[in-house]
Amino acid sequence: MQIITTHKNTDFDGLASVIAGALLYPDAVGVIPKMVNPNVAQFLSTHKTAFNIILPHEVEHALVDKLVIVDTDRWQRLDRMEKLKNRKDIEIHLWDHHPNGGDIEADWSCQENIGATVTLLIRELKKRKILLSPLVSTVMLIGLYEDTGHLTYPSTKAEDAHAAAYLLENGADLYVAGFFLNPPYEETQKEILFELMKVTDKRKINDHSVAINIVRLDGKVTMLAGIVNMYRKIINADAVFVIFVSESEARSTVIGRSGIDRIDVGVMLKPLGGGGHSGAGSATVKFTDFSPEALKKLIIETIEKDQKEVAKVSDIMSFPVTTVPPKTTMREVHLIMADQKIRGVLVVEDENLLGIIVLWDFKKVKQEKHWDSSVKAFMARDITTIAPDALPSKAAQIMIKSNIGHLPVVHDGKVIGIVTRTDILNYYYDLLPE
Ligand SMILES: [Mn+2]
Repeated sequence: MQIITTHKNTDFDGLASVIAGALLYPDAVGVIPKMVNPNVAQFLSTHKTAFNIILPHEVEHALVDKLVIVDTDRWQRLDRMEKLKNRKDIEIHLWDHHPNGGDIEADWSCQENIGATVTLLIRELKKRKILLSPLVSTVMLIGLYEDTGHLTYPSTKAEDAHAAAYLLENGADLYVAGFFLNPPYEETQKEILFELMKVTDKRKINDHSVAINIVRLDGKVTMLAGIVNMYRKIINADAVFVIFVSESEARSTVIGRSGIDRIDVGVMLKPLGGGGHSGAGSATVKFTDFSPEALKKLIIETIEKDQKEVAKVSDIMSFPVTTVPPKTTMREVHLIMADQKIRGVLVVEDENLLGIIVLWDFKKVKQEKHWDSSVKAFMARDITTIAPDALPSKAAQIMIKSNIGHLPVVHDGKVIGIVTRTDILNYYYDLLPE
């Protein structure tokens, strides 16, 4: 009996290497440890029957004459293989991508520093021109991507990328791969998630809930993006930015996730040399460019600046408003306007808005005696008002459409301020980059 097995807490590279091994050793049966990673368990629950694999307790150790070990070189990491350890009559083959001096003494081995073990097996499958089905190609691609961080880890070699291309040529399905590559939460990832929850810094920036955290990492942690995604969902924020700090590499990686159009992560992180799209992005920033704390400040400022468009009328209106009672004369009102350098005055009685008088209305004063008439006779009574929580763009629209320069801001029937053309212009010009 020939068996192929891999390490406990099997990851996709381990599983894919066992499956690839079964193609290279057609007489062998794959043995998958009882304990596998959550995403591998999920995959096996639906795909197990597609492969010739068994569990360790099903192995008849006495009958084993050839053992192929993939993705580890230590006995201790194998599941229920102790009985085979000291047998001299067993031929052992070893495939692994971390040559770090394990205790398995193989009769033949292929151990190289490369992104994933499966890459080594793909090399051989390719050489022997062994046909790969789309399903097998997909599993191998998942293993390859998982161990190389989608070909981004520094351990990735050009051959890993070539191997990925070969699997895609053979029909590897990126939709399936994407599904299984998403959140497998391991201990370290859970710890980071809990850490984020503990120190969560959720704040309101204008109308949006945003969390910006700084987390210090020791060692390599995979699936950070998945953690940030989950974190945003748990705290129910519109957007989150997590700055992962690696002291040893003197750099931070900021990962952003946004669920709203107003905060475009890709656009925000681009000036930092990062990339992404509106909903997701990341950037790696050296300490020499921005310390983690400076980075946090920069992100907050960027959101504040980009968010100006969601300012409300109440943020840009002028107040207090100059008001006069209806019996005030035109002469008095004219003096008040000149004195305060304003172009409009509201006519109010008992807090009720009766009308508005603007500079333009003084052109209607043709006779000297009219200067002593009350403002009531000249004011405009048909007044358009706006609510304090309306958008400045709404105020601008009304002004243009109705050709008016003053919009009283009314809340609960009371005038609380006024928006003028000048307020609108100041607001929009402030938005333009300098
Ligand atoms: Mn591996």
